[in-house]
Amino acid sequence: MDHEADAYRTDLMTITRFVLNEQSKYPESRGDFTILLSNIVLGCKFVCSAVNKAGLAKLIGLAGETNIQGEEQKKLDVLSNDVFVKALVSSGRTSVLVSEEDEEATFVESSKRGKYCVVFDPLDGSSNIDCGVSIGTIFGIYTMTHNDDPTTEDVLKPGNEMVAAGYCMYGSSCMLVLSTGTGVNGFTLDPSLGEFILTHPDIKIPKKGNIYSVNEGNAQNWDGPTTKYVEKCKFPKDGSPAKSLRYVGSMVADVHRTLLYGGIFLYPADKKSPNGKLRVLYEVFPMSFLMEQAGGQAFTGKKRALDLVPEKIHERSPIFLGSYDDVEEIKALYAAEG
Ligand code: FDP
Repeated sequence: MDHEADAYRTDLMTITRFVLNEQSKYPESRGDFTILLSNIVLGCKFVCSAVNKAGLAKLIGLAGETNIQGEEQKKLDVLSNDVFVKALVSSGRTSVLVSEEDEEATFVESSKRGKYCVVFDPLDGSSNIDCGVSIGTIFGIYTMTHNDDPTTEDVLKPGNEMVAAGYCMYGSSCMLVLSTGTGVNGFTLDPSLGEFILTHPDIKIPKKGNIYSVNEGNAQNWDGPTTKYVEKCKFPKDGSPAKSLRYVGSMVADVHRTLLYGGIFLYPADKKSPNGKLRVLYEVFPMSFLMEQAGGQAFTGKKRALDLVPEKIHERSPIFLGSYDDVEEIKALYAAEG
């Protein structure tokens, strides 16, 4: 019997145990982050379960329609948002919440306030919900730096001030990828245990990849460097093989694949959307944070993505992120343009 392998299989590193281990490295820590994270994990488990049932619920007329009591059923993205907001507020560890679903930030009432601010997209990739393709939740976490009443200024900060970021992908398995600023770790939900188990320790993105990921339907409106870069992916002149194209159209799925297999994900600016499409606070920043922590890069076309300072909570930015060398190439094309 292979006792070592057996021991490995029976020593389950749950996400809570993992974060508690991390916390024990900081004697001053009072467990606030662990409590916050366990509420994020709860939200992810809820959304995972709802997403798994979505097709069935639609079949029996439960989603987005009127139920038997004549009540309007909530759409999956609205439902997911409600669950996250309530879990985060009740954690007692947050002061400001910014959600993709809510136009205004939520300021937590003083009796329930805590030291964290959470920016999140509860259900990203909404166009993929109805056809059962992978979608996800993205989140980033800041700390409050004062004890006064919270304002949006507490989250209008560069991404490099985030203390943690992650996403949960609802795909063929449910996977939560997290960074607290010391590398990236991936946890897979074991549905029979209801626990996220560490399955992908210390994820590092390959230095260079052979996949590019972009919505090529926008090509006629791209700027010069993006056009040149994609042309180079398809028709390399240096003897290297052409890259493969993969595009799910859910940021979480496209970034997850990029993180594990390497390559580049692009959502550039174009003539119709000069600031690109993706939102700085809860799409660009968390994914850029994870990429850098995994050894990759994230660039806006002008600067390091994490150095952006957003002025509005729903601001957008172009983004190029992925393997170090691939992002270097796009940076060089923008630099050459001057
Ligand atoms: P969606 O519109 O389906 O919600 O920002 C949202 C997002 O999806 C990302 O998840 C995804 O990467 C991108 O938009 C896809 O945009 P395009 O349809 O323009 O390619």
